[in-house]
Amino acid sequence: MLLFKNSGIFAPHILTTIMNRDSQIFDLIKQENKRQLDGIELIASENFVSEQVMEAMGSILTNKYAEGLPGKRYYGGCEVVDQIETLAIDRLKELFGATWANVQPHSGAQANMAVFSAFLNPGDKILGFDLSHGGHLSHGSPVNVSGKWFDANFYGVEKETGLIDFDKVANQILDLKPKLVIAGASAYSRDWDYAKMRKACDQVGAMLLADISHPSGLIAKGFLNDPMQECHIITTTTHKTLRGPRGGVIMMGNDFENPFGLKTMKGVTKKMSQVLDGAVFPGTQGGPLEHVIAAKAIAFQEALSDDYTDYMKQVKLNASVMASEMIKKGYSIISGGTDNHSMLIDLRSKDISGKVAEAVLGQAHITTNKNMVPFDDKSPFVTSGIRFGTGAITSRGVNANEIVEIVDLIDEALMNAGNDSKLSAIGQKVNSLMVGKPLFATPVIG
Ligand code: DSN
Repeated sequence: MLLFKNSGIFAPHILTTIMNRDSQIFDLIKQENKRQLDGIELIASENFVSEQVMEAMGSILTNKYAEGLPGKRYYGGCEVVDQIETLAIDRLKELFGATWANVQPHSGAQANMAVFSAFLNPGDKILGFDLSHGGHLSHGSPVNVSGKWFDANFYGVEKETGLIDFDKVANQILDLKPKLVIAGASAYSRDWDYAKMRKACDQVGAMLLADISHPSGLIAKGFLNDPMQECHIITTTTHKTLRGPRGGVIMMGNDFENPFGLKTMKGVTKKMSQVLDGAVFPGTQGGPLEHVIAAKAIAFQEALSDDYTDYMKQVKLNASVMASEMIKKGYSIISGGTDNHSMLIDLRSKDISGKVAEAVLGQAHITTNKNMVPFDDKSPFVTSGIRFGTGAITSRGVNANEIVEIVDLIDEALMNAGNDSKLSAIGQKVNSLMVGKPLFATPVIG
């Protein structure tokens, strides 16, 4: 039986029981299903998983405790989940050309936390991309444990270009001599010079971590610079461009012994991978989510396929068309365009805040998020910007011609803030555009 495909109905094997036994939750899932199906999803960190990824997450694997690693568990009965987790690790290593991976982190923030707890002591200096320029909370923000426990310092973009000047970042690394440097962002639409950052890190004995959560799918398929050899450690979420279940992973291109002079309390030399494995469990997490790990394994296999390469190509094309169409309509894009799936739009030239833009687009069933722009004069709750990404809509089969239509709808909505009847009419146009597009556009595993 076809599940959601082309129909928008529920996957019966998962939801009929909920329908019969918990109508309150069922009704709410149904409402959310309609919201996702009817609308245009432009949140850059979201995507639509395949039916097989969804099924794995709803499977009986959730019943199993499996603290430890495959072959080295603290519970009996792990012989099957050991094979699942091993497959996930092997597929991930193949996808990114990694030599070591841990697939247990529950999220990207947990993956980063494990790296910090493996190699840093409270008070150590770290250097990350400024949250207000497009960075991530877990890279040293004062409201996050990474900013509370460590001496967090930041690099940003240039005011004139909206670009990171990697020569300046290298000089900052040399001056600051941090213990850990983080390359990665939530809202930066250009590529990263990992090699330049690594050279500076090597000069001061710093560790370089790439958090590739947003562009990981594009990196896996060779559409962006590859951090695997340049960075000591790579973390990513699995649910953004990678189109897997919500979760995180940690990878390395090269494992080595006695990293950065780090020894255990008894003075025993360890490999970097051992330290990282221990930092995930028991360091910062308990039992792994084997149902999610199975879903990760399925998503990694999908990402190894040629269909996924085509999907990534289309994501990138759709993003570049969206950026140039927005520019044609007089919007300002930070850095003037995009190399990846995302873009950050500075709305100050249109005299509308990010908060209002998010709400107005929401009325027209276009989902986005307000976002600070570099050197923003508004608070994080208001903001001057809005962020778009094309990962999710491309999964639903939106092509470049439709992107042109979508930008027309976005502009029409933003120019009609406060006009409820007009916004409702635009919402209907959005619904008509999306109605034939299934939530599960993923081809079968290739
Ligand atoms: N910061 C979120 C985002 O990029 O949407 C993810 O953690």
